[in-house]
Amino acid sequence: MKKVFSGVQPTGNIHLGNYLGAMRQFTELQDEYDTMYCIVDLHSITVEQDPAELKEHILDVAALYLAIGVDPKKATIFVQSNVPAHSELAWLLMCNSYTGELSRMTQYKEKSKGNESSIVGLFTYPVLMAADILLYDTDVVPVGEDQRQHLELTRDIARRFNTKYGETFTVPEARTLKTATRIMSLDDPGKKMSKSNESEYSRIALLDDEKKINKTIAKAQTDSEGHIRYDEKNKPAVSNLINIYATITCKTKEEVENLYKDSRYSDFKKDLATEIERLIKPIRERFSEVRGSKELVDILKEGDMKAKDRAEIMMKKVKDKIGLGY
Ligand code: AQP
Repeated sequence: MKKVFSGVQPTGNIHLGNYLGAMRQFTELQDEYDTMYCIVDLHSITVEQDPAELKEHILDVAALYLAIGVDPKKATIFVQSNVPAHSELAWLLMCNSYTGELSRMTQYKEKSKGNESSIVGLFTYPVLMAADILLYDTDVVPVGEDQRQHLELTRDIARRFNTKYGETFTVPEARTLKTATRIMSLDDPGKKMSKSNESEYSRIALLDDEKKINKTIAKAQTDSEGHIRYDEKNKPAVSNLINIYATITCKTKEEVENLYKDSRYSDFKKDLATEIERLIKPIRERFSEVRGSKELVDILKEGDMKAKDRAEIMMKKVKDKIGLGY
């Protein structure tokens, strides 16, 4: 069976962008692949986190994995920091990565803003991500478009290591979907929808209730033209809403344009809010069933053990190749 690895950071407010861009692939893949879904808590501390909140958010992401339909009988769900090999391999890969390639990463440039006091972890984040993926002989990585550059770097690091030390790592492929690969912020279509955006009306969180969904969609930015048509360049806000609607209802953008060609923005928005609620309601309900359960902790414990065992095999191989230990 081919192997899949992916992860989500427990940085709070998992949103429609995370789900449509990446997480909805998790359930699609679990029947045909050997799937590992990680809660990447080590990545989340590249920005300031409240320790008590972080612990809660780790369990939130785990519960959301179950709520969207990840089946622990098929997939391994685990927490990154409980498998020390992630950090260990990251160091070994850092010794095979270049500062030049890391400084070209767009996410680093955006988040550090050239500030000399930005933390080193923000700079080395993509190498930790490479370690996460390479540790499990991963063939396929389901991600949103924003992670493609990091995936390319992972492939470069894997090939470089294989050339230097002999065949060790599988070179993984990114898997992005055809639609919703980059959902934009609802109050500023120039930015991607993000957990860390301070404005709660910039996103729909997967745990938002119906009232919040209606309000956020009603407030979502549009434009003054008044026509519902897809034109990313000239109508980015409306195009983003069409993209979300089309993805959720499995329609093409043209079908959505046709359906709403004589409608007002307000009518389209009402229907969009209804479709989002239809998608999110069962996720919200399943989440509240599993979030406080013992089952959730047991699933994580079992996942951590499985991941640890697999990671140790790869670590032994990598250390032998490099000549570490005795
Ligand atoms: N706006 C988006 N559209 C499509 N896919 C997206 N992803 C993130 N934002 C969008 C995908 O979601 C997966 C998990 O993301 P992450 O937790 O690793 O963090 P991120 O990419 O940094 O996402 P956020 O929401 O913007 O988090 P913060 O604000 O904490 O940095 C990834 O596969 C990502 O591609």
